[in-house]
Amino acid sequence: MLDELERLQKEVVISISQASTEQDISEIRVRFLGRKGSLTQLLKRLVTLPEGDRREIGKRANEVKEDLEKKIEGTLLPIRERERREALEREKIDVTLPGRRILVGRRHPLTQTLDEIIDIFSRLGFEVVEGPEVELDYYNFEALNIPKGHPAREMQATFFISDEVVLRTHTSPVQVRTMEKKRPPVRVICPGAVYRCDSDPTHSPMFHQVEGLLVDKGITFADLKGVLTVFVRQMFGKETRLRFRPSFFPFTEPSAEIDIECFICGGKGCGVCSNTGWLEILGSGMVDPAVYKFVNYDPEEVTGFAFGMGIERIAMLKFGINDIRLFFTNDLRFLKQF
Ligand code: 2NM
Repeated sequence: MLDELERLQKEVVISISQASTEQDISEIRVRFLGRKGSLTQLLKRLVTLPEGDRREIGKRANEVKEDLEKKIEGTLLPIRERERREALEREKIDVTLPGRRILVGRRHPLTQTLDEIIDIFSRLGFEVVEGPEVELDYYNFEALNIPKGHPAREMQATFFISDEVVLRTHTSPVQVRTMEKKRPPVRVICPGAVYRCDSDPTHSPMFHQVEGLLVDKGITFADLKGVLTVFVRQMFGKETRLRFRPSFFPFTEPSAEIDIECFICGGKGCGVCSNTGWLEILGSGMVDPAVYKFVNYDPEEVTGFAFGMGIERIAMLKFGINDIRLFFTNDLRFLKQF
């Protein structure tokens, strides 16, 4: 048994000299000193020895055990120290490195334009209302005084979902739905996506409109001119010259389109204004009594005006953008400029 003890001690010395991690040391501890470890097993066998041998071998065994524990502790310390140094080295942070630039996002130019339009009309007492983009033929056409076979239907290049369901070609149906639900006074603007089968540098099959509607007792064309003049001057500058030019829409009578003086050439005529000196920015008119019949308003009792504009067109003029498709391709080189 003494021989066995000596062998054990040598074995321990060799194992410890080969250990390089805390894990190795922990395995050595289990192998020799654990419940089933070789030294533990040997100590258990002491009781089977005669009294005299037991004392001598017991003493020796305890020395080996204490020596073993000391060696393990002695090896563990430098290993722990080395592992700590390595971890510090691995995880070190150079606080003098320049910081990473944080990319700050911004609102899309169309959103900026729409928000500005909404701000102006909010201050004038208009409320924002939204409605479905997939719309019944009835709300998109019939109730706006555009019956089947009316030439305005062909002009609108409609996307049909079925015989009676379309992608809305304007946001006017939201205003019809609003009038169905609410009695006058009504003062709403309706922003949103609209769809027309049309695509070139100034037309996109999906684009955005804001339409407005004001209905009350005693509303006249003078109110239309006043409200839209305030809007144009807040949107394009307080000195902006504008004109109301007679026009036609099936749902308004009389109707007028609003032009602003071309700010590229100052009204002299250029490529942007097709040599007219004017830029068309709004359609408008007094709501046709025929529309009121569909929503059970009494045209003898109330009158009102409505208007509509393309948000892309306004943004293109405001920012000097020459291709509508730039709004929808999400090219950061474009978007970063606004
Ligand atoms: C425009 C121009 C003129 C318009 C009319 C209506 C409604 F529902 F009240 F009849 N909503 N929008 C209207 C009138 C829209 O856009 C160029």
